[in-house]
Amino acid sequence: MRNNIELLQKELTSAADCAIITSDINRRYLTGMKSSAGTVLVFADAAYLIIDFRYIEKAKATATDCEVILENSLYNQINELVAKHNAKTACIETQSVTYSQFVNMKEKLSAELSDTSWLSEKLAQLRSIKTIDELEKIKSAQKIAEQSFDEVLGFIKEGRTEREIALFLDFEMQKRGSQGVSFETITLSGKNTSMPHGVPGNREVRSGDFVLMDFGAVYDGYHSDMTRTVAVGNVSDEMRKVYDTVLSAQLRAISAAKAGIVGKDLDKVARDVITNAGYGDAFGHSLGHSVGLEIHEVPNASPRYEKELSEGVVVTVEPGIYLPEKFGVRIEDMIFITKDGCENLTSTDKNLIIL
Ligand SMILES: [Mn+2]
Repeated sequence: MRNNIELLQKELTSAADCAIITSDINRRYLTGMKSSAGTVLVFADAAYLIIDFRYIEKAKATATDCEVILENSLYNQINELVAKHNAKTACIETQSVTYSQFVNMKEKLSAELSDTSWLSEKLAQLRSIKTIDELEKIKSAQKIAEQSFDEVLGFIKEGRTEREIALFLDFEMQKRGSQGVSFETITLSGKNTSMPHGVPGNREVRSGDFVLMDFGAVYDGYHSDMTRTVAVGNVSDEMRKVYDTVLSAQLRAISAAKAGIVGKDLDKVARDVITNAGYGDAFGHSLGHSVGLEIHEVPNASPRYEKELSEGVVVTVEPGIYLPEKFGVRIEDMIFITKDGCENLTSTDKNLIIL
């Protein structure tokens, strides 16, 4: 297993003498400990998890890359360690610390707070490169989602409501071990499919509808994300044309994906296919985002994202075309970026399914 604390320690001294991590996600990333409270303190040559009585037993068994300390008087404990390690400056997660936490820290902490976003950005960057172990967890989550998708195909029929379809998927995923759901499941039908992040309602599926399903499972903290659009009864020529356009945009982007490609360039590969087919204005969101301990991570494949996608990144490829008052289509896979290309983590078929 990779020691994530060591990865942070290697670069810490360029920013500050110590790092104070308080967000649930980054605390979990560094220590392996899932909890709703606790503070991680990292120095160049030592690391501590200060955590309260509710979690102490589990933390001692789990957080083996750092010293676990029972929390009793948090800032006195932090300041003692700061003095012990002769730390003058501390960096914090500027992107997740609330203003009131910040004011509290500023008042009570003996070290000087650095106000840069270095720590938030460094942790996001470290988290973007998945280990084999993390990849396996994402694959396990994805497998749960795919099995649930196979089941929902037998459930969708005329008269079913969007909410019923969403609940069916959620139940199937959790029955198979998903820890809750990756995000609120999106199941839309008919003209509601033109709203990329619409909320499932009481609309009943009718013949001639598209049914769009965007959903994911969670396995040991790691998320999955997939979207499929299926048809019920029959499709019009326009529906088929739009479906085929989205699919070819998606396939083109997947074959262009490899380590070193800039996020906006990958987005452009798919966007060009859609634009050339005359639907450029109908693809109003970005191509994809990274996935891991959170459902939306960096790097992104968006028109504004100027950085490269590195080997080891997991990113979604999810082009869509949305025609207001008519219908929408989105097809989404998760891919793992490799040196020469990518591994598609999604195995569900993408040929148009007509139920
Ligand atoms: Mn997604």
